[in-house]
Amino acid sequence: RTQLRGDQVIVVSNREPYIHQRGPNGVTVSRPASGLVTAVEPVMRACSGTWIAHGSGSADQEVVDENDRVAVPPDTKEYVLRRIWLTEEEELGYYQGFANEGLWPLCHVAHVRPVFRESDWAQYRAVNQRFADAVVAEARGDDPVVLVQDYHFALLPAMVREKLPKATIITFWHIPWPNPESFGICPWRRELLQGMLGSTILGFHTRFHCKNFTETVDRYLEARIEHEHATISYQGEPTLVQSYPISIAWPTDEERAGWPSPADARRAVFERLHLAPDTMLAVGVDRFDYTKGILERVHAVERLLEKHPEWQGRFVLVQVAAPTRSALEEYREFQDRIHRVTDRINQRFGDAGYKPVLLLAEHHDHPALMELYRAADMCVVTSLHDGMNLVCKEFIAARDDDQGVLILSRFAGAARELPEALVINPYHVEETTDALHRAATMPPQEQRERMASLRMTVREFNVYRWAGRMLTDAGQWRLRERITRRV
Ligand code: GDG
Repeated sequence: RTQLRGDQVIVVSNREPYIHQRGPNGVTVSRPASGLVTAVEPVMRACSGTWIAHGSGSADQEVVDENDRVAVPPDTKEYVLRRIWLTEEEELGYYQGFANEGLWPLCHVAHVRPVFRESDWAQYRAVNQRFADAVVAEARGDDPVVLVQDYHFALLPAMVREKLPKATIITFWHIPWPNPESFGICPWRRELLQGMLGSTILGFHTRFHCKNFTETVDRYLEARIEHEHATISYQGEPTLVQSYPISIAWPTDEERAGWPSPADARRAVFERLHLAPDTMLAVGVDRFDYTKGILERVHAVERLLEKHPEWQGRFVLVQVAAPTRSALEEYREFQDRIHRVTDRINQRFGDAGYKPVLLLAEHHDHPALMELYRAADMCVVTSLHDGMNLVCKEFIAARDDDQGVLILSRFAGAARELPEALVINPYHVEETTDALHRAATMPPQEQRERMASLRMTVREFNVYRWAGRMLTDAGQWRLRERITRRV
């Protein structure tokens, strides 16, 4: 961060870090549950820059000035939030359409066919241009540092580069990047790649995603690839392609002081969910998304109860499934299907007082999630494909008692950093079932060894490290540019 002192930092993301809502008691402000906001906000506070995002709250319009700006956080006002207003048509085409029905399934390769509509693509381009124009309008000099977040803005880096050739543009892609064949079905593959290569630095969670991206460029564009420097030069402009594994903020002592003890958390959860005292408790926390492997997870629970009948009446999976993208039919159908399968399993193995799967399909507040993490015997992450996955890291951070077992999909980016988890292939129900049984019977000493080691990793490689590494690389890049330009 010190390397960027004095430089102007502009962040671009779809989601805003603060949402103003009108309620019965006037305007209230909230922070969305988002890993991205947690990761990027400390940088903004330190650099007092500008954050450009889509205004989505019911009172967002009321609190901004004539330039659509508001100072945030509300109490300390350390940086500026500039809101962009999208029409319904823009939101449908750019966000729901091209981003969530096109790029999301395209990059996750999760057996949901991407939809590519010409009209969505037109809106995606137009909205990227609107955000790019806002970046240019906010820039005070000719070389700001611009942090671009996620798959909503693949075209924006080149659009900004065109107007501000000296800008340092750092783009972070929060979802996986598939292999060239998979990506190649997108009709606008060249335009997307060209857009992204407007970046100075392009970050992915894992080296594997970087490799896939580089191979995709190699396949579809005329570019010079220098593997030893991890750079791609397109039309003479170099882009550094690097992995920056995202993480969470490690809890402070103050935060931890506010947590319930594991025993209290367990008592509260068992009482609230009417669980029998000897229940073996597994938890899952996800947005209710088809990439998260929730169906495979409940099938593994069913198989566990078949294969090890001693768990019948005693094993419970509590699955938090936070509502997401339910305007899309693909999501509604998927969510209905999970409800149906869960009901069937609960009928098969449950009775009046016992249900093996508790599907809680509603948003939970942060303390409620923390209580669940601390109460659980195991946390189950079975994503079919996931850029990183922050839930597993939150579970680890919550377990300062060094107890609890993490079951983790090998297809989550996090699996590469956390081999002490029970790493599974979620497509293999039998393997997942065996991991559930192994977790449920793991001696406390083995749990302690694994958890202590996991905690060292997450504590060390926290989100400040993620942001710091990108900014240090950017700072070094700018320094070099300045020195070489002087020569
Ligand atoms: C994308 C990538 C990558 C979930 N339900 C509730 C709730 N959550 C919170 C979790 C966690 C976050 O949402 C989910 O983060 P993930 O990383 O697991 O997944 P995505 O949302 O798909 O995120 C992913 C991430 O970007 C960061 O780069 O890791 O691979 O797909 O923090 O706790 N939070 C609250 N209530 C809920 O009901 N408050």
